[in-house]
Amino acid sequence: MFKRLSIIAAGVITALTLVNPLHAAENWRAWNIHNDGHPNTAAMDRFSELVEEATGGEVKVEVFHGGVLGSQPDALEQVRLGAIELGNFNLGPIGPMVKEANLVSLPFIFKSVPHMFRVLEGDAGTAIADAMAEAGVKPLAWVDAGARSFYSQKEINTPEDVEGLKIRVMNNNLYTSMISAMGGNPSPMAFAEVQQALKTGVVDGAENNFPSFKNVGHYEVTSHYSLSEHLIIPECICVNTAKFDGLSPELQDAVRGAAEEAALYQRELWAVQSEQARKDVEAAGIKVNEIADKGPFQEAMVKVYDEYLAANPDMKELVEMAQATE
Ligand code: BDP
Repeated sequence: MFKRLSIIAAGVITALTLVNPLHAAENWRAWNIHNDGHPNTAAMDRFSELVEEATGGEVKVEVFHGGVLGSQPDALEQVRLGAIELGNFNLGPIGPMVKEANLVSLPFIFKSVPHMFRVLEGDAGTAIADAMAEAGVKPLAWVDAGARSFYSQKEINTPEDVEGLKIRVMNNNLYTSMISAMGGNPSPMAFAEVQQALKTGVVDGAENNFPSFKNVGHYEVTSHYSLSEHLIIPECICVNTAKFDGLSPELQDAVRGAAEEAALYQRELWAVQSEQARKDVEAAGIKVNEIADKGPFQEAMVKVYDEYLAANPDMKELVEMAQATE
């Protein structure tokens, strides 16, 4: 009896598979930490449209904005496990799980955003991408996140100005070392908690790019944004490796192509909207100060590099590759 039923069931399934060309449709969920008004939110929505178009609806991506699927470290873990398929991730929180990705979290490793992209397009970028894919979080395209600078109630011009300040950082030991090397007190914390922590004085300051500084209201609870530009951290549109590898080669190309196009769109939006975000926060009363000489900040980081490379000698090659990239 059971055997007969299962033979019938198998027959029905086979028939459905043959008749229904949509049997393989993939419905993917994507994590995004940002809200409306941030360039990455528009770019992820565009990515979702592009994927659907390019795959003829065989892969659909629903993007969940505002970090509703969890904090960044949690979402990364979920993508690794395949519980969430995709995300727009910052490489900072990827460092603790993929050693090679930590290259980008070394302060002042890149001379500029274009330099950062040149490094990512070279062998160092390939090494990072391969290691990420191996860990289950495969980058499909790189995204711009500008440079990160400090903000607080105090104007910062030298590392000494950071001394004694409690500064929120993302989850990565390199950032705690970076703040400690300036004599500050690092406080790793989820992005969603930072505004309240700044407001109540749980931390004295934080560091981020202009769009994020503006988008989640950090500018409402601080008064100075000091252009230290100590970190230039790229982001990715990243997918669970097994899910991606499970697609046909044609669908893989289509999804990758959509991510590349969405990333180009993001870079255009970023250029315009990060300028605008700066203007907006200045109009709201934020004092933005240039730092004439970043040398003392870079000198303070020598210790961070020395300790990091002593503990991770295998990262020397990637560091040298990045430094040798024109
Ligand atoms: C933003 C990044 C976001 C990070 C956030 C942070 O886009 O991925 O979570 O910074 O500081 O710039 O946590």
